[in-house]
Amino acid sequence: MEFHGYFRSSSSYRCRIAFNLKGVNPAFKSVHLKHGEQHSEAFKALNPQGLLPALVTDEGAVLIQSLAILEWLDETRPTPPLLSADPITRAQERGFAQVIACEIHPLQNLRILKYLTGELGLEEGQKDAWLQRWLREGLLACEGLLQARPATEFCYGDAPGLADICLVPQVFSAQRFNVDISDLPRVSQVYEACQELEDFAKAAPQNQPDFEA
Ligand SMILES: N[C@@H](CCC(=O)N[C@@H](CS)C(=O)NCC(=O)O)C(=O)O
Repeated sequence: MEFHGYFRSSSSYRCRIAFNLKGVNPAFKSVHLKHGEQHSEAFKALNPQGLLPALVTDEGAVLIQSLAILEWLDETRPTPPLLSADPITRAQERGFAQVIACEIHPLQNLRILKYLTGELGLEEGQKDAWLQRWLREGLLACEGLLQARPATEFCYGDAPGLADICLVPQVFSAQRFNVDISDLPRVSQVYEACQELEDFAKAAPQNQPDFEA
């Protein structure tokens, strides 16, 4: 199995956490986003969208989109499960994951930020205001979703799952972009609980072979 990712890519980070939880160790191919390697012909042959991550399975199939990769991993390696047994809770966990992967994360993506400061000519401060606006609002919604349920160690219970896998890289991005989320206690508690786990720690950007300070 071959995983194409980048240390700072949050959708790659989600997959790395899941690989660790599932005990899967794919070969790693770094695609340097700042150098534009996602636009290379070789990478676009895997993902014509030019976005990370991409996974080439042992059978040679190419999988893209982190949520699809996570679901495939969970279907092919059911232990430990990434979703609860109860269908309602599963739908809630998927909803939480989609708040992050479909609503928050796309607005912080490199190509979007480059467009804001490039074609649209925004100043760095205006770009920061954009990030502040959308990342904070999205994580406020995550806090609301967690507040509405019994407080458990992880988002949806006593073991980490899909929601935690999406939340941790999103909090990492908030920290990176200086978005203040100190007033979000449940988000912060879950983030801290995940940091204690080796599978999450090993997946962190600073622990990747292509890490650059
Ligand atoms: N919805 C996609 C998002 C993919 C995505 O936006 N990847 C980012 C890195 S986290 C990327 O490759 N960005 C390159 C660019 O913006 O040029 C997923 O979950 O996999």
